[in-house]
Amino acid sequence: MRTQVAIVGAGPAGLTLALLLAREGIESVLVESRTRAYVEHRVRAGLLEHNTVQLLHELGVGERLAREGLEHHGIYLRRQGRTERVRLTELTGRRITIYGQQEVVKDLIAARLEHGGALHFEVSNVEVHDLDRERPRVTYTHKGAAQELECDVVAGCDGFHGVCRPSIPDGVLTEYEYVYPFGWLGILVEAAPATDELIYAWHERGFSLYTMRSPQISRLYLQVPDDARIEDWPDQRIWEELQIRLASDGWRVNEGPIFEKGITPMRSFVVEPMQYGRLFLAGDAAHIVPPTGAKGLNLAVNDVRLLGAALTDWYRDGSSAGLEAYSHNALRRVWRAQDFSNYMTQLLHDLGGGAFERRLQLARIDYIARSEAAAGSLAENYVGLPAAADF
Ligand code: RFL
Ligand code: PHB
Repeated sequence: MRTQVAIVGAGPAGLTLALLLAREGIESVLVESRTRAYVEHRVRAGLLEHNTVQLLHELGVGERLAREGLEHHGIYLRRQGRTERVRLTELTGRRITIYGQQEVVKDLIAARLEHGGALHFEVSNVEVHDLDRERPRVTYTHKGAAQELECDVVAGCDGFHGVCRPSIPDGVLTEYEYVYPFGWLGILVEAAPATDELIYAWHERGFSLYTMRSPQISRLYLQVPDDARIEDWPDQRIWEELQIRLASDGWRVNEGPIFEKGITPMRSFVVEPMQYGRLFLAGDAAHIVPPTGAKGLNLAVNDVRLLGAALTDWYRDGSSAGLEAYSHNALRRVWRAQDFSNYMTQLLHDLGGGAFERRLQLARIDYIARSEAAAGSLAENYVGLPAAADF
């Protein structure tokens, strides 16, 4: 088999890239190790930046998003029972949208299949070869048969645990990593959110976040130690902790049946460059951010926006300038997002530094509450810098 672009991984990065390329008449084959049902139900991110929403609309996959997505114009920062609102839209002219990542993935898969594009689920033994040659290959097993896919370019969109990044020879990549000594316990709950906008809560006992998926479904997160085990967190304990950390006078978190529960470790990770020969990495395959800044999915979409445009130039006019600049350009936004995600994490979590550190965190939150410049900087990063702003 032969195609122009072989895409490994049907997460947000791979699926969006396939649609971007199809729009320009560029053929691709997508291979995904999981089942369709698995990727359509994997609970992860929920917050889409302005740029991401705009791109999904441009790709013709924004119809359900426009109907079911929840537009927000601010966020709350809470500490010691007091709440500040960061006026995102007033400060930046831009907004954010809450819409589950699995819903984005469902819409992207439907669009891909509707246009008749190749998308193979449940492939195994995926390997990439000849990345430093003009005809790289992807081999895999599908429905019991060995397959070989020859292509011009491989897009490594297979997430943090994928095969593409480890296939790059030793010595090519530089890795930057920081592992936080805590994780997030996340739940999905059948209960109306008791808040109109997201609440990021600082507390001596650790961070918590109140977010949502719909007018009937809440999503909540708790900072937990990195060795926390889900068995040690029965529902009752989760509710007690959330009520304490999110407390505010005359107000309570709405409780209800918990139908999803999981712990995610927190890390910051980047590889440079995001390319080796004819292999281009995009999304979590090249970088991970802690979720406090809500940037992971948005960065994945930004990477493929750049990669799609570079491949379009290459196929159309033979110009390789965009492909050569891809890693450099993508990394500029990656590092901006790394810094912002780290800033939000350090602002709000118990970092283990004791009373002095807590006073500094409270002073920083006060500064955001009182200074338009401080709030403006947070807001600009949170909603995402405009795609045209060279980030
Ligand atoms: P994905 O989504 O991991 O997709 C990679 C795909 O590749 C497949 N795969 C393979 N396929 C073929 N062969 C192989 N050898 C393969 N190995 C793997 C996988 O099955 C999968 O389908 O990466 P992608 O596309 O780069 O997308 C990245 C995002 O998923 C991720 O950054 C976000 O979920 C991060 N994130 C958040 N991002 C946001 O922008 N806003 C948020 O509010 C937000 N909240 C979160 C988050 C991540 C979380 N967790 C659980 C990690 C909240 C949480 C709790
Ligand atoms: C979510 O809705 O899942 C979400 C929102 C904001 C974050 C992280 C996760 O910072």
